[in-house]
Amino acid sequence: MNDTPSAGTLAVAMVGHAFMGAAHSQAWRTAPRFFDLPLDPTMSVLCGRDAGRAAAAASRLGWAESATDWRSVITRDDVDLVDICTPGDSHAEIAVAALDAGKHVLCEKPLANTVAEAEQMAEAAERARAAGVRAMVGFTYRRVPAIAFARQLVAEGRIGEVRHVRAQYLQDWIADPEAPHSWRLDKERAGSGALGDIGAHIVDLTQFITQDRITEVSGQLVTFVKERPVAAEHSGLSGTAGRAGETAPVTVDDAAVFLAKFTGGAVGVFEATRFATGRKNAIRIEINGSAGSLAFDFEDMNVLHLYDATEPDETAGFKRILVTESTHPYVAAWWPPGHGLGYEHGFTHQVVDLVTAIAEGTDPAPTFADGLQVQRVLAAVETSSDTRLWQEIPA
Ligand code: SOE
Repeated sequence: MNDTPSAGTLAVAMVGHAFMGAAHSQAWRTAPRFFDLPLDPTMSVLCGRDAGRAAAAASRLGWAESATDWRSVITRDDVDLVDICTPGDSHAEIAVAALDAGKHVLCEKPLANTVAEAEQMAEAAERARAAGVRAMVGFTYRRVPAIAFARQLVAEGRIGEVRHVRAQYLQDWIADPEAPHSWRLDKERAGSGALGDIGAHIVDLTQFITQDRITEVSGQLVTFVKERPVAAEHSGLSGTAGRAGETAPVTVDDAAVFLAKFTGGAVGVFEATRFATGRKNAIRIEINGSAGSLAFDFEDMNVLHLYDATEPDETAGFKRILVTESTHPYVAAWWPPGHGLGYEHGFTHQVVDLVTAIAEGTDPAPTFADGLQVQRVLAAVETSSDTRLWQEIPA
């Protein structure tokens, strides 16, 4: 059991050090410098499979030491929290072992590669909770100020009853058929393609903003490019050419589209793709309610558009709100109005909320139970695509 980190510190071990590992590292480094945290996170150990690469990453990203065996790291007495930044195929094993060892866990999204794994993880989190151990899944975009503000406005009734939810997550990093293969294109490692990698975000975000749940879906998955060149090296989302002529099969979806019904009666249209040429990281959400609408695009992430349908017709129109005031969620800790935040700030806010919840003995949201529910939505979309039938999401 590990409910009280010693002397006001929270010793963190991170597993994985690629794109997400770098994003999480900057968050652990930055959060205590900009926010007054109730516990002081220490970046104790970074774990990676290759000793040389792990050591280099630890020194570059600010970790005190590196290791290669996550199993021995998660049982160390001087580790309080395990941050999982590996591909989905190892989430369940690491998270369950860490929780059973009494360590708090932050796990990258999607929670797992299958519903069965996500169920095991949610059960482990529930067991650990009784001992004051906390688990959170990293749907980081919840912590973009404009998104958190959108949720506030919906909760205050500013757009009335929610009727339409329109959500897209558009990228184009593999639109070129010569873009190299990577673990994100391998079902064994990633669970699914655009659906789980980016579709999971818009499932979480729309449910977060509306505080409602998806109950039924009808979907279609498609793989446009079925074979890709093998990469010699990978960094971020791009790779360098491997041996000439060597290819590997793409075993996941390139794009996922689906219709959804929400418990509150709203209808949803979702689209997740890595083939939207020209769209780099466009998370576009529009919500239409009985008294107004909200619209957001991550490519203009400091802005939220609000339409107030109660205003007179002559002056009504979408208002462009710059979400950079100190009264907006998370903003007070940063820059003066108009100076704006970026992609990395969501990860920093995630650390702030997680550390605060641990110190206060409350559940950090989204919990593993929330992650499991998203996983069920993803699985239902897949089944619907296979069967060509609407699928209900088990409660
Ligand atoms: C790749 O599509 C990716 O890195 C996702 O895995 C992340 O969750 C998203 O934040 C950015 O794009």
